[in-house]
Amino acid sequence: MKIAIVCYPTFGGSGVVATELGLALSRRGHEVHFVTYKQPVRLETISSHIRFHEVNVPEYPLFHYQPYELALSSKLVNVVKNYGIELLHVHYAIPHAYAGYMAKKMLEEEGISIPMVTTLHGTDITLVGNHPFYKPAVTFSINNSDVVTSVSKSLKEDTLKFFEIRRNIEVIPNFIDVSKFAQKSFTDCQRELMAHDDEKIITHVSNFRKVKRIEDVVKIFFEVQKKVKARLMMVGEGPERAAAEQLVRELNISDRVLFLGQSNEIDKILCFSDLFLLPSETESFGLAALEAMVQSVPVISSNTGGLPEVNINNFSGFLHEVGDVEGMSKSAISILGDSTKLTKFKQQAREAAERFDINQIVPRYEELYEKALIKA
Ligand code: GMT
Repeated sequence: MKIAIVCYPTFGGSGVVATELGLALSRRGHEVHFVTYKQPVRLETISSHIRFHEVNVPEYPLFHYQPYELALSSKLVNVVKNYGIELLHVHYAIPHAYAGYMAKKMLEEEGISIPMVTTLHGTDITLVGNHPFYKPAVTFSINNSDVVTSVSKSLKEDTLKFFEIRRNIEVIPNFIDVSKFAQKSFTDCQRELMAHDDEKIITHVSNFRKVKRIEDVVKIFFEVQKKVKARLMMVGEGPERAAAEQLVRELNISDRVLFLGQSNEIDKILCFSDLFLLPSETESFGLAALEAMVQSVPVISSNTGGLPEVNINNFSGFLHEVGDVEGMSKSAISILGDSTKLTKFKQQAREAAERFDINQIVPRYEELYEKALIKA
């Protein structure tokens, strides 16, 4: 099949999932064309089965806002025509589903019919999409997609609650390539560079936006390090970083907290981590938690959105209400302070992650594609 994938090329989860899906599809013999404004961060290889088409939006002084959707839909029309693309898969409704729909309509004028699959990822529904500024366009784009998927049951429920949806939404959870993470054996898992032998390593990875509640991460760590010798690795970049750094200074724990910035080497950091913290306000799935779990890192997270579908309470980690710093700290101490329990939770985290193996999830997308092509 020849598939065009539209996504955000940045470090965000939706872009990561879209890229990993495209790579997996190409390994399964499909020809995948990424259409984005920049090469996706995890797209390291371009081959005959993987192509990248950059969407350019030339600056024109008349425009206060440059018309990205127009450039994207025009690019899609050209890519579909030039490469014989059979199906569009857009990740994140805003503005990709909208631009994809316009491309479909333009192609119809030329006698080309192409199905569009839209995958909803989270903030396109929960935080941004249901704002009155965008809601009519998002509702329209979802209702006019040929197939709609959501990354968790919780996101499906939210979509049906916030929007007037007239079509079926298929839940296809995010996934991870379990085989890539054989038990911690690779040589570059250099724990000794980060912490002493008697220190536990706690990690948080995100885009440091408000929704991630990274001040809670710091507060939880502050409580934990009173009882267990530990270090905190803060991986990522975003608007809340400065406030978190200030809190670390005020709490006088700067020598135990490392702000590592954005990294392409999350795997290496998770490899030597003992615990992962994700106390988000909301999370449609929590891909970061799954990436930790597959590397046998238990997760302390909030009990919100799709997180309970990923992190199993008292098995792969613990779930607490949003903002319950005390509860999260106690659970963290209970795991880190007992080596037998820690070993057990590490094994269980890995076991829970195996439910989302790429080999079980990607064929579900292929099935949907086949059905959409038959209908088109
Ligand atoms: O919030 C982020 O981390 C980025 C955001 C995105 O759109 O890239 O992530 C969303 O999609 C991910 C992949 O499906 C999910 O794992 C995240 O839970 C979701 N974020 C939120 O719902 C806040």
